[in-house]
Amino acid sequence: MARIVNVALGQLGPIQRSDTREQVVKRLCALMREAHALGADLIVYPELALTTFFPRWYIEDEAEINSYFETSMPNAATQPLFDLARELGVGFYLGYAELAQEGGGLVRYNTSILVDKAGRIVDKYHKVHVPGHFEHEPWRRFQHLEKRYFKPGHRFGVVQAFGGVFGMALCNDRRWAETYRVLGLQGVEMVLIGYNTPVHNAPAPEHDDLSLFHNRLSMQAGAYQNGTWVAGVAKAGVEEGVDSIGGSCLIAPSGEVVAACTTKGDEVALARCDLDFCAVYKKTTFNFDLHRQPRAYGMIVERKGETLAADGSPWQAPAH
Ligand code: CDV
Repeated sequence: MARIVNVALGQLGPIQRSDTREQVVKRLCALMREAHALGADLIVYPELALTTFFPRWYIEDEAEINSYFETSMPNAATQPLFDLARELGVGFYLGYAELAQEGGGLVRYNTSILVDKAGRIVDKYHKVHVPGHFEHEPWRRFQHLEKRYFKPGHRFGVVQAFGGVFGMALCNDRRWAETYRVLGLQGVEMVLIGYNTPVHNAPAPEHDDLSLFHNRLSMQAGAYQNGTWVAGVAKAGVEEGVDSIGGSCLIAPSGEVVAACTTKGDEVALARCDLDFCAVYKKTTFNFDLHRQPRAYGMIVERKGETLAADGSPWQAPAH
């Protein structure tokens, strides 16, 4: 029997600073109801989907920073979403800022969870590629202080859910080949990715016009090269004066986009995803067992950055 999962993209428009979690959860519930009416098994929401994208501000007051974080999940504000998931039998992926108790202290993570159709959390992920900067940089039009506010996670894992092998990532992770390959090596069949991507990239403004192209380029390559479905979902539009891309889309293991949002507001798009379609790629062009050559890839884990010889020439492998 085919393994079909109807996956809905639950794109959000902007969340302003004054919007409460209760207001946002109402919007998430409305998207879930719409997805359910379209036959969804699962709805994918964006990164940091409960509040405005607060890393755009340099905040010194610890209590104010913590006000953007969740100390438990579900909690009073998000419980209605979990209840609705159980009532409708629709699972969800949700990104949020997490204040976790760890080793007797508190740690801040950029987190996502996967919730099954019974409303149970079946997996949790901490964003690995945390972008941006640590200190206030007044030359920027707006800050991107994720490195200041979030500790990076340290693993990409998969979970058996919805009849297949599911993995999670968050925003900047989608630009890195390593994200998909590490999930691919664990047999991933569906990668869920929420994101907040400002159109303006302060360190490289010449990329601004390419932001939607890079969004698709990364996720389509990741899907094809690992024979997996990829669902990427934006928090889009103008939030506190900062414009973020939309471009939420669902990509097949062929690399083709099979569903996409067309607005920059709250919107649902859905596709019927056959998880068995992954095997068409995993057993042929990207049959890892047959074709990968890990002995040639050691540098990927041995090195963090590019290394040139002292004279600037490319590094030469020592003769064996
Ligand atoms: N939230 C993000 O991770 N945003 C980054 C920005 C900083 C470029 C992204 O990769 O989309």
